[in-house]
Formats: sequence, C-alpha cells, structure tokens
Amino acid sequence: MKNTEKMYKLAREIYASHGVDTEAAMAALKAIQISIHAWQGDDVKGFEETNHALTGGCQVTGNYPGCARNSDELRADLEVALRLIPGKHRVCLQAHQVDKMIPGVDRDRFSLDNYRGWLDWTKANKIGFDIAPAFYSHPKLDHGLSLSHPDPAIRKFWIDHGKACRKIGAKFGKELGTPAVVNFWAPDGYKDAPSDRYAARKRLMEALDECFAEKISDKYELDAVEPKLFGIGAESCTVGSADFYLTYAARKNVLVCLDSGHFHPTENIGDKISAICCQQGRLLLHVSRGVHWDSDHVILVNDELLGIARETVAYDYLDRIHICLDYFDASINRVAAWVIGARNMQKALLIALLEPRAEIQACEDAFDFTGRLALQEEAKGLPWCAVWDYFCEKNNVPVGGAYLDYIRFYEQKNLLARG
Ligand code: RNT
Ligand code: ZN
Repeated sequence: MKNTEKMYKLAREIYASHGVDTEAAMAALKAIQISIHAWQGDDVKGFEETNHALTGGCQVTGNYPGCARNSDELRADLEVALRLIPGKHRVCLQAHQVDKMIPGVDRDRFSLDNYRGWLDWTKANKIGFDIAPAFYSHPKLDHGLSLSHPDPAIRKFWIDHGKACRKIGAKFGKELGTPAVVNFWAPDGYKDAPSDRYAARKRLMEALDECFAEKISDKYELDAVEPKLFGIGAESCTVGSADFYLTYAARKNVLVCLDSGHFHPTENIGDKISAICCQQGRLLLHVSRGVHWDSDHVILVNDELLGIARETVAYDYLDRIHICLDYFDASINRVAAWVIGARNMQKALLIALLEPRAEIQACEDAFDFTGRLALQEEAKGLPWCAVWDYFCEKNNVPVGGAYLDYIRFYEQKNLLARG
C-alpha cells in the first residue's frame, strides 16, 4: 500500500473519532468549482491590438518571462494549470482578453464574435465560463471615471460595454449549461476629495440600472457588483464603495462580490459572508491577498483564507457562493501562480470541510466557550494534509510539490521562448 493511502487510512480513523467523514469532505471539495482568473496569465493586459496600458488603479509588478500574448497562448497555459489542480473548474475572463478584434468595433459593441475561440475551448473542455467587463485600460476611462463620468457619451460607451458583456455571458451560459457570472467592477474614483461625490454616485447607480435593465435568466447569467476601498489614483473617494454596492445589490438583488483585498487590512471578509448570505443567500468572492494594500498577491493558506473558506462551507449556502480567484503576480511563473493559489484555496476549503463542527458547536450551544476555543485550536493539528494528498492522488494530479516539475518543463519548452 502506498504511503498516501496508509496516511489517509490513519487520518480517516482519527477524523472519524471526531465525528468527521473524510470521504464526504473530499466529495464536497470535488463539487466546488473554482473560477480561475485568466488575467493572471496576461498581467491584466488583454489582447486588443491597441494594447492599452493597465489603468484603473490596479498594478502588476514583475517581469517574469512567458506572459501570454494572445488567447491561444493563454488557453494553453490554462490547460497546463488545470491539469495540476484537482477537480473540474471554471475560467473567468476580463472582457479585453478577446480572441480577436473586429475592425471598427470597440468594447461598447463587443459580441460573441470576439470570443469564438473561448466558446469552442470551454465547450470542448466542458469548462464553465465567467466574464467581467473591463471598465479600465482604455482611453474612455477619462479622469478616472467610466460609468459615473459626467459626459453622457462616455457613460453610454461604458453602459453599452456592460450590456454587451451580459449578453456575451448569457450566450456562454446557454451553450455551456451553467450560468456565467458577470462581475461589474468600475475603477471610478478621485485622487483627492471631490466636490460632488453624491452626483458621481447617482450617475453610477443610474448607469448600472441601465446595464441591468434587460432581464436575463439566472439559468444563463448572474450579475455581480464589486465594491472597493480605493485604487492607485483613487485614494480619496471610490464611487463604487462597499456602502454603495451593498445597498445597490440588496435593492436590485444582484450578487455582491467581496474581494478580500478591497477592505481595510484589518477587515476579514470571512465575517461578511454570512451577513450577506443570511439575507441574499448568494455571493461572489474574489479571493486575493493584500500585503499592506490591495496588492493582489498569490493567496496563502493563512488565517484570512482559512476564515473565508470556513464561512463559505459551514452553512447551507455553499452551492450559491461563487469562488473566483483574483490576484496577479508577474514576478513568478504565471502558471505556477494559478496552481499554487488554486490548490491553496482547495486546501483551505478542505480544512474547513474537515472541521469537527459537531463537537465545537456543542460547546458553543452549552456556552462552554473554553471548550470551544480549545477544540478550535486542537482541530488545527488534525491530519488534513494526509487527506489532501490522497485527494490529489485520487484526482490524478501530482501530490505535494511534484507539480512544479511539470511547470518547469512547460516553461523550458514553451514559456521562455516568448521572452
Ligand atoms: C480590482 C478588482 C477587479 C480586478 C479585475 C482585474 O481591484 O479586484 O476584480 O482585479 O477586474
Ligand atoms: Zn476583484
């Protein structure tokens, strides 16, 4: 018997003594499809010929060789990553990651014709598809404003882009049999204190109302809105703040997108999940890691991620939480960034699924907070890694760090040639 199997059998017995079924935990983990963020693969550049510089208050640092230069390269890189992440997952695009541009057609008139390669690829690989309008890295992001810009013509351009992305997402959703999550994040904000933030917020609200006016079945498409605390160049006021979007989402019943880098560094979005889901029952997560600010570092199995994972799996809304990764690191191999981050997300989810919940809850129900704390801490020492290694083996992906060999081979064979 292999060591992984021996270790798993012992771990299974130990968890069973705490009332935890490791087979059920692995089955639940396998059912969680993580949306892999394609923009880690192209440094959030997109593939429009005009290769606009990255604006909108985000930043990608590093110049590791091998950045994808077109959608064919990006899909090839994603395929390598997906083969090293256990289970079946989804892919999320930024709208500027097109297969091709159509002469004379800008983002306000994008259609499925801009994404035919993505449609063929997701159908062939039976991969779910999500997309986000790109309200940034474009000349019409003017003075840092898009959907909330005072010029109606600029607003119309971005409203039409948002509408186009919803239609494109719905067509993917219909073809693939799983609704596309279409996440609206607009970078609108002010470097210094604006004179009229109320008017900007009214314009954003009215623009979003126009974007969402056309009713599209949840079977095909789900609308989400993503708040942010600040961006580079939008330090003093973000039009789409948390207060704005939490209110907007509740009023319009669209999904809130909680990005773990979009709140004050001391705020953990884990605590926000049940607050929203007990009322709206569904949510989009952008799982990221901020280091001092919304730096979009690769996620780690740290207390913040463990807290997010635990609040995601602990209740009856797991199947209505959409988990999308959102970080971009150009200082390391980009395929490795996807694999490390996705496997870390899965490890955190597995640890949460293996929590001896009944024992801990019994202490809380008895107001025995001593026992609760003690058991919560003791749970950290349970052999989750033996279950994780066995899960990887059962799902035909390399156990432990062995996936690195595949990535290094791919780098030598393909990535370095891109320069
Ligand atoms: C920006 C938001 C947004 C972006 C993507 C690239 O801080 O997190 O989700 O990461 O649109
Ligand atoms: Zn995000």
